[in-house]
Amino acid sequence: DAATAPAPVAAVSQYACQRRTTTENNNKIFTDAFEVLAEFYEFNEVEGPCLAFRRAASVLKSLAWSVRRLGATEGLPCLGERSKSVMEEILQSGRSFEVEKILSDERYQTLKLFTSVFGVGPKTAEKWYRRGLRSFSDILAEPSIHLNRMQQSGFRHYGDISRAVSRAEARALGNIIDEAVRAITADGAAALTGGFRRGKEFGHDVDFIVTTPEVGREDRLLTDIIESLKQQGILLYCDYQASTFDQSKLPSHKFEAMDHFAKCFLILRLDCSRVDGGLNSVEGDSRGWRAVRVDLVSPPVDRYAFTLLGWTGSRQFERDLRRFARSERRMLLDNHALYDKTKKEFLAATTEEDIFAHLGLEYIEPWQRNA
Ligand code: DCP
Ligand code: MG
Repeated sequence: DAATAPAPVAAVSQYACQRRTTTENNNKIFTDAFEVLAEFYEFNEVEGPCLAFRRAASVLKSLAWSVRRLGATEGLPCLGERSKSVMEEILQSGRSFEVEKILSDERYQTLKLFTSVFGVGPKTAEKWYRRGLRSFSDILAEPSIHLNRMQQSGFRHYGDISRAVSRAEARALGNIIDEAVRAITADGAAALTGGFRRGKEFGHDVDFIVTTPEVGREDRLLTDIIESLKQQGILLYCDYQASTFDQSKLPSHKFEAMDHFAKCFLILRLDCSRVDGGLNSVEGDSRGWRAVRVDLVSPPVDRYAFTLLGWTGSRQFERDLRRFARSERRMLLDNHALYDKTKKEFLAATTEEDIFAHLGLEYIEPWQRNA
């Protein structure tokens, strides 16, 4: 009987770019478990289950309600048998045996510890693990291990950069980058991107896009900013990568491939006096400063919208945007461009809204992209 039938609930899309996901997670007990499982498979280079658990976590994050019984998940995409059995166990006993086993596993714990160092990826962590190393002191005491410059800085500033960056600290860094840009060129600009643009309260680093309206001047802008930070005495580490961008190339199929714009991975010294309410650190406040990870990317201005969309994240949101473009629209999207394979042409965009429109997607605000 139509009059008493419940209102139909809008179907949840299998694509994160068709869901609105704020920072409020109503299903953290499940998504935390899925993320441990995903990372376990990532460490073991087993892609299928890793992606499956990431997708399952992402779907649950988008829900405005908490799952209280398994029956309520009926009709939700991306929740397979394994995800459901983990959820069932958590619903019944508050914990998952499988997740607890991973968390107490020596290999998982060690790889987790080693990859928490700036400059140490899963490959290096694995290599050190296989050599029998289990702690930072093991690594630092091993004469045959050569740490590269990035890893040396990672260990030197470990205490500071493993501590979360607050929104107030991100704002202070925004002022520093903004001042540096404006001192170089009056028409330059710095825009906050990454997790803070999505409204997160804390981040592991602070990401900015810097631009100049003059196409071709962006590489120079970035090196000038680096010089300014050095002059100010706040540049603790800098890995600069010049642009290898080629505008005739089609967008990449591979998600994990870094974009080709000029960029730099920095560690900056942030003085307490620049931050409203002080630093997010205990020792930092008495020392008067802390070290913070900052990433800057500098695309040509006609690629600004693609870079902004690509660097705003979340990673899962980006993965699904690209997958949606490819599978549903026969288009290729990356941080540089959008290409229509049917029309065999690039689609230009000056704003993120343009890109969503080209893809035939409803616009999703940055704070709704916490997939
Ligand atoms: N990104 C990318 N390609 C990479 C790395 C990142 O396109 N190889 C994009 C997607 C990320 C964004 O850049 O969402 C910022 O990367 P971060 O690792 O800084 O992630 P977040 O800012 O989202 O989170 P965090 O709080 O950990 O910094
Ligand atoms: Mg970030």
